[in-house]
Amino acid sequence: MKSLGNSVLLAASLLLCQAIAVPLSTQEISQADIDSGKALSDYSQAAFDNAMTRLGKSDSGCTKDNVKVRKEWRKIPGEERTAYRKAVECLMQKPSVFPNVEGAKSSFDDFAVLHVAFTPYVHNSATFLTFHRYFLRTYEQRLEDQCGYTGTIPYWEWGLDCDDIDKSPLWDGSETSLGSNGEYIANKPNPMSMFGAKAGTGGGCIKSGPFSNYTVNLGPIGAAKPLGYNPRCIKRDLNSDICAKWASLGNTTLTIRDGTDVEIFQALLQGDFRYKQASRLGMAVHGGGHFTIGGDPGGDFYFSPLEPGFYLHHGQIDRLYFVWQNLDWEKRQGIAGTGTMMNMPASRNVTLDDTLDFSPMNPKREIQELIDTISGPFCYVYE
Ligand SMILES: *[C@@H]1O[C@H](CO)[C@@H](O)[C@H](O)[C@H]1NC(C)=O
Ligand SMILES: *[C@@H]1O[C@H](CO)[C@@H](O)[C@H](O)[C@H]1NC(C)=O
Ligand SMILES: *[C@@H]1O[C@H](CO)[C@@H](O)[C@H](O)[C@H]1NC(C)=O
Ligand SMILES: [Cu+2]
Repeated sequence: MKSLGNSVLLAASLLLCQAIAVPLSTQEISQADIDSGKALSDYSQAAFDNAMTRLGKSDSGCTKDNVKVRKEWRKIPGEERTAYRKAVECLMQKPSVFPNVEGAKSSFDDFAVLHVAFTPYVHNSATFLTFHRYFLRTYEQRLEDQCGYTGTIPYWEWGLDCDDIDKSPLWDGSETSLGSNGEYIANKPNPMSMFGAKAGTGGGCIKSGPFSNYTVNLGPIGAAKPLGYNPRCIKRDLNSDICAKWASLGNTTLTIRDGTDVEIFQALLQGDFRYKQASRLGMAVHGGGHFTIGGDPGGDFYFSPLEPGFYLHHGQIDRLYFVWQNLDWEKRQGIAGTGTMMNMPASRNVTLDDTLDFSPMNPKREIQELIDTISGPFCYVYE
């Protein structure tokens, strides 16, 4: 009788376990865990585990043995951060593939040419997430192919730095950073005050460390000839206030939690004011990360890829997409929206067999090839 009782109990507890194994994406999370970043770490870990489980079952060339892992900047050892920065400096010395673009002097500059051409179609549209995913991989491939880089592109968890952005290991001006803030400029224009943001703590040329001697070749979008040769320093205007109000750990966590489908998720990421859930978010995490860096070209909607930090900021955006997708993979492989920014001018819905043509930098791809980071042209996960 006793053993029967035990097995009944065991069966009941197994059932109970199954009953409470609801996906993390639909579980309640506490305010304390939202604010501290614990919930975000839990999401991240669950997504990583789910992606690795899918990898084990995949029959593509991407396997558990060859998958690349993209990591947060401060989790990468110093010498590997330096190797990444040196690979970027190398790309800045390689030739451009756009001989007819006067201002494009290097392989690095090519990414601005590509981004400028696509800008009106790939922001607040159906292709925001997949375009930037393919864009980052194209950059990573050039670092590998042209500069022998063997690591992965890092990402930047903004929320870890909002208390004091100048102390960020990404921006502290050390050898293992991407250079410092810009020189402090008083009484500069503050376009972000329309969102209620304080002014940044820089505004001038990078003061010290990596990229402080770098010359930007093309842009800005307001120049007489944006694609002409317009040499100047990189200016930065780091802004802890913007970070804390729009790109905190809590802001980032809720973007994932409240993204019930891809249409809402991408609206929350970008603060797309056509959606009531997103319109109260102001610049949201995408704008928040961009304008935590700010400056020129970092704060330029078209030319921001000329700021070396762009790729870590968008690495974080792509990581959030990866996390969100892998928390409920079966339901999160779709796209939503049209082919123009804010649907202006009005255009048709984009479909998975529409293409993004990156030639001559990378082959044209159907959007459905760009949905999963562990198949098609991709083989990476985020840790
Ligand atoms: C920038 O150039 C100056 C003058 O040539 C030099 O002293 C300095 O070390 C350079 N800084 C970096 C980070 O390369
Ligand atoms: C972002 O997070 C901060 C800190 O948790 C919070 O005060 C702020 O209201 C959030 N911003 C938005 C737009 O929800
Ligand atoms: C376009 O997509 C939206 C949802 O994102 C849908 O409501 C609408 O019916 C679609 N339009 C067409 C013409 O298929
Ligand atoms: Cu962009």
